[in-house]
Amino acid sequence: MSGGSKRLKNLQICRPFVYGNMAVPLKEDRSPDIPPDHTHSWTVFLKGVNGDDLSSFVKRVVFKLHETYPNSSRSIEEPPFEVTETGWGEFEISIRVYFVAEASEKNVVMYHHLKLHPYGPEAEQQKSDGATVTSMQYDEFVFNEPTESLFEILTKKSNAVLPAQKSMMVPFSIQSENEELDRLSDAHTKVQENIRRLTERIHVLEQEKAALQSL
Ligand code: SLL
Repeated sequence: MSGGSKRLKNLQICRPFVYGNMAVPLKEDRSPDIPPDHTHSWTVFLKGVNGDDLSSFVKRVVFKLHETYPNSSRSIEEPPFEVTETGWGEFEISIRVYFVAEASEKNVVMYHHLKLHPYGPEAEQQKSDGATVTSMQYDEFVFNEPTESLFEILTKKSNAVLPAQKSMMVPFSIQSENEELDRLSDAHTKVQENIRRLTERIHVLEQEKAALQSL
């Protein structure tokens, strides 16, 4: 581990994920251990997109269930980050994500309304078919000025990255990562400088234009 608690200025890195739940009605042949008033089996989850493994930077996920559940706070320390239960009612689940220590990031929380029942035009049909109900959301972790360590973790070749980011990351396999980080940071500074200069230039031109118009 190369330390790297320094933050990379002017840099933002995102990782997509989905969270939500799936639910199916319990069948006649249900296990006798399931309380008789329970009607559904469900799973609440948080996972990467396209099989992306989040565990390189996610340390644990805490799902807070309704207090009718025993140990309603469920801490999951490794993937799959999910909880499967049975029950009878819908309720709000808080999903709190803790990042690895090297990231020096605050935990983040999402809220998901557990969905058991189909809705919409096909609801009745789906109900009689005993269809699986799914309710999920897309979101992104956004890391502003990540620590060097987090940046390393997120750009390591063995940690899956999205195709769009892959091409950008190719140089990392050739050059040492730190060198590449410096270059990236320099390039970013230059771009910022250019933007500033051009903005100034636009401002000057606008003033000239206004002056000409007032003649
Ligand atoms: C409702 N406000 O009334 C909600 C609460 C709670 C659902 C739903 C627990 C089962 C158990 C269960 O399904 N709770 O006791 O293990 O719809």
